[in-house]
Amino acid sequence: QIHDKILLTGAAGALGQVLRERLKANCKVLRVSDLNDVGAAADREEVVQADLGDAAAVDRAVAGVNAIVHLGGYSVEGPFEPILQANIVGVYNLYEAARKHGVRRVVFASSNHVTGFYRQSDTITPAHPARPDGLYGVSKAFGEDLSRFYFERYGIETACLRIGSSFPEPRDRRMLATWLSHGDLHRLVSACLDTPVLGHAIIYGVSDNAVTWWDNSSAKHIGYRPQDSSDPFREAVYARTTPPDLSDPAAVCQGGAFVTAGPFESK
Ligand code: NAI
Ligand code: 15L
Repeated sequence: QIHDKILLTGAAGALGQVLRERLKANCKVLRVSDLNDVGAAADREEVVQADLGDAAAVDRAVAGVNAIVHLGGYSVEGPFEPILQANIVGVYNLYEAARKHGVRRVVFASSNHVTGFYRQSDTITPAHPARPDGLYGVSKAFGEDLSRFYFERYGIETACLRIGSSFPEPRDRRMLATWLSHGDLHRLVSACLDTPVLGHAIIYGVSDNAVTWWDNSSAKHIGYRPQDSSDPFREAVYARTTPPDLSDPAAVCQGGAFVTAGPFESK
């Protein structure tokens, strides 16, 4: 399906650069936005620089688009203030602008760190209670709840993608379970943009890995069919990494190193 105009936030980031290329196939015009410089507008692109913490700037970025792919934000565990501005105030500014401008659908980059304190021996679904593994995970849980409110109250549909680890290749043993290939990331975002009825859905963003901790069967209506798997990388990952230390929560919990990160505050 070809959409008229899609806004991609976080376009200067790692996944933003990946989707900037690929999402042009999904729309007539792709509007790219970030706090950082995203370079000049290419063919069929528009550039609107915006700090997510700045409501007026976010309003300008959202005006006139049909759908939003929201990747912008503070993307790791860290101090509260920048997380607050980018992920909490920022996601509020985004939904307020979407409401005012009549945008009907958002694909929101949430994170597996919303449920990072579940054990790697657990299999969980999006219906399990959140167990955020840090302030970053809490901020993504806020975004999920806020999007639920805008769906119930205003009918704005959102897919909350609890992305696992989206990198060119799985980097360690944990990522054999959490890996989302860039191709599958684009397939997942496309499915969320195109499905006739999205509603408010939470889905783990993960490839078809043999080992998985996440059951996505409640989100089948989206029509996401992963085509990649971490399995071909398994042998090489095992060869270059050591077995997990089972007394370390970072090795036992789904969130990995995030569960022991911080605190980052000075007092
Ligand atoms: P990234 O850190 O490379 O990109 C995030 C982008 O957001 C950056 O270009 C940054 O400039 C922008 N940004 C930060 N604060 C901003 C603000 N106040 N206003 C406007 N823009 C701001 O992160 P990456 O890896 O590309 O991830 C994209 C999204 O997906 C993030 O929201 C991240 O939390 C989420 N995610 C990514 C995963 C991954 O495996 N890469 C896993 C789970 C979630
Ligand atoms: C995330 O939420 C981060 O944005 C990303 O950089 C990875 O660390 C990923 O989770 C992960 O859990 O591997």
